[in-house]
Amino acid sequence: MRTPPTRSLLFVSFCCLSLLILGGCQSAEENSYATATTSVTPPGTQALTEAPRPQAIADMMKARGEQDQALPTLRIISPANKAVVSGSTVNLKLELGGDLKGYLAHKDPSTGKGNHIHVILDNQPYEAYYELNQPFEIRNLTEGKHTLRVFPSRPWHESYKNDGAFQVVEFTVKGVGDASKPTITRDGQTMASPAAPAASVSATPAREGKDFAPSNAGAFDPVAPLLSYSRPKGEYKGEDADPIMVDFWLSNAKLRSDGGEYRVRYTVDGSEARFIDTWKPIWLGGWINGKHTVKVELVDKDGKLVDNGGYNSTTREINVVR
Ligand SMILES: [Cu+2]
Repeated sequence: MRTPPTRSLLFVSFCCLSLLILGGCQSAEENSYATATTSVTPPGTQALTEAPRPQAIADMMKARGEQDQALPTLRIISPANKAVVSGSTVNLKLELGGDLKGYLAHKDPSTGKGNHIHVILDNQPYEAYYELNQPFEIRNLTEGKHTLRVFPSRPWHESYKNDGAFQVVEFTVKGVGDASKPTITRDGQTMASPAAPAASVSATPAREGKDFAPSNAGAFDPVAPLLSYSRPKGEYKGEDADPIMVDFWLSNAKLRSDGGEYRVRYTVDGSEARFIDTWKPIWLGGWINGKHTVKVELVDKDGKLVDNGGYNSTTREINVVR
């Protein structure tokens, strides 16, 4: 059978078109590959470098007298270790002691700053607790096991690292159910609100505290090596964003340069990991605007993660806004 000439022409045209398309695709792939290899260092790439303690903080330290040589200790009065509590709110009560050298937790109303305690529920970001003469309400607790970690901090969020500064308790919450919700009558009127009685809300100032996100304790061993992530956290603006402090609390472990074998590994935005071998804060400069992830981990001498209920590898998102 003979193919009519017009059909042959169409067929040849189709082949040419196919080759063109294929060729086009091929070169597009090569282009994208080339783009990928040449864009390893696009403009605005972050190159973080360790920076000295900022002068503004050095000045604050001078103005504080001996406070930075203080050896503050904390005791968790409530909840008691291994306590079983009912309801979704727990009152945290602390006793501050030790060689304080003028250290006291208090927020200066004019600056909104001051010494404070870092309070960590499970492995959530810490919350600041300023006025220890009244309890800190840990609100919105879910049923089950929880851990609370506390340690004293300076106005710029650098923790005190002396013996006795860090405390941890485990407790269990039961009977959350409806106890956290107001009792509603059949016609929809609120009869009582156990969490915040309407009559006392206006009479008493709001307690320090926090509605925490739902979480539970990890399978945690309080006498095993433990890294408690503290900083960075939240949003950093202006000069607070450069440099930014990385700070943590270390229990039951010594780092390599402190006579031990452990290392703290940190990773920013999933880039190459770096190590901290002395237990002290570091300041990192060179952040670009936007959201960043900071991962801080406790590893052994072989670089293997030392697990402790999931607490020894923590990733937080921070936001840099200049
Ligand atoms: Cu703080």
